[in-house]
Amino acid sequence: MVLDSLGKSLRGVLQKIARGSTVDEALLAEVVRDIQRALLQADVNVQLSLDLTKRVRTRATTEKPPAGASLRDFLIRIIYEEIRGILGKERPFDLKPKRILLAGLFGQGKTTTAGKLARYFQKKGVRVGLVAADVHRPAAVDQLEQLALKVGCEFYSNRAERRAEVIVQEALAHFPAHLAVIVDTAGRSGIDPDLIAELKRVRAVLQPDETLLVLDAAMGQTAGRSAQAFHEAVGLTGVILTKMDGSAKGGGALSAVSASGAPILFLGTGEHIDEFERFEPTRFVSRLLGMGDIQTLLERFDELSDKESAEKAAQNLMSGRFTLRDMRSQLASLGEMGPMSKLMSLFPGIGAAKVDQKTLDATQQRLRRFRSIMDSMTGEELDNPHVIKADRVHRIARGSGQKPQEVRGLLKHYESTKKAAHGLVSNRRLRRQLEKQFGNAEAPAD
Ligand SMILES: Nc1nc2c(ncn2[C@@H]2O[C@H](COP(=O)(O)OP(=O)(O)O)[C@@H](O)[C@H]2O)c(=O)[nH]1
Ligand SMILES: [Mg+2]
Repeated sequence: MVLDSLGKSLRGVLQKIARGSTVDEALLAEVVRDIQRALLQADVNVQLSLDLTKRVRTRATTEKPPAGASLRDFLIRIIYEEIRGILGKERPFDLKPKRILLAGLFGQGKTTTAGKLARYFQKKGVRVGLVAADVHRPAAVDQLEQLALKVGCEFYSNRAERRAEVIVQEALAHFPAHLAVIVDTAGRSGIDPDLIAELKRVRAVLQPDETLLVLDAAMGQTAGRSAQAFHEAVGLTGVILTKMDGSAKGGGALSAVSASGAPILFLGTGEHIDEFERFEPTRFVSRLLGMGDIQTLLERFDELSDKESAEKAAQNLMSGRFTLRDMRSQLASLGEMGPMSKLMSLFPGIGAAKVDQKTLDATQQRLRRFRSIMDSMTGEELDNPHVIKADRVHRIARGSGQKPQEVRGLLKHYESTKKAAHGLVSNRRLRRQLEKQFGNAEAPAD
């Protein structure tokens, strides 16, 4: 994944929150410090990082979590929102025949990106014409021609022509109608008047739907200034950040370019033609923070509740009619989910903590004892646990070969499961609600 180490640090922060015994001042201070360190290591601007963590702290201490939400979930949500907030607006990108002008300095990845973008369109069934309008480097024309061959798209060049805008005009006349047209232009070593004038002449002829700046992510924060300057000179509709694979500074480039106001539309993630992806801030942050894990967990539970008995148990849980029989089928379905360690690894926060083998073994042994105790109960006792008084406890203990205190332990476990049930259910509902909101950048915070 792009920004591996930033994602890892941030997920570590969320795990700390999930694992901490309470959300208090000490935990908050630690969380704020960790986030700051993670952002700075990814080259995010110092002031931006400080402002972000200050907002996290202020919101966590002054805002009230919505009814039914835990402080933990609330804090995680605040962190999500604030990090999402520095990545700019969500901008749709239609895959229809349109005209695209690529601009940028030397070596930033323009020509490579022209090929990647062509592939991206063609894969979705939109035919593309690539135009070699880099009149300064003959090698760039060959490079683009090779890419066009690889992608299997139309290609136009005119090696005898020195004026980029004339080549573009010829290309438009040459291509069949309804192609997406992507124009690769020449770079310079810096933004100079020649470059801007050339881009403006090409633009007058092409009338592009998109003017995209191609920027190398290794520039880090300075990518923001570059985007700003190009934006002012030619007016950008978006930015493509390349070489996100090779740079630890990607976070700086992402946040700084977003701050310039030009939306980032795509990321280049390698030299290969398919190493190219859409950049969607909301989805990106969810992935970065590992929100996908939460989804996986919920899906696993959904699969489970398809099973009849588990479903009935869940219904009884919600209505407060949870019996020992329900608990027995619940424990049985837990067993079906596979080894306990696998189940644990699905829980955000617990997975990385690595529950030690001893604890796991002890838990599993206890579950086995619970099962044998329940097997010694009568149907009446399973359906109406409150009839189990002292004399029945001793009979059940003898029947199952367990100690009476273990039978009482089981009854205690049953009582607390029943109590926790309501909390669990509403918590799940809240999680879902959060998931829904996470999927929608424009959702208002409540
Ligand atoms: N690792 C990596 N290399 C890239 C990426 N995009 C482009 N490059 C490399 O960057 C170098 C310059 O690319 P090029 O397209 O010729 O840049 P241009 O001068 O702007 O047209 C080439 O060696 C490319 O293979 C990317 O996303 N990841
Ligand atoms: Mg080039």
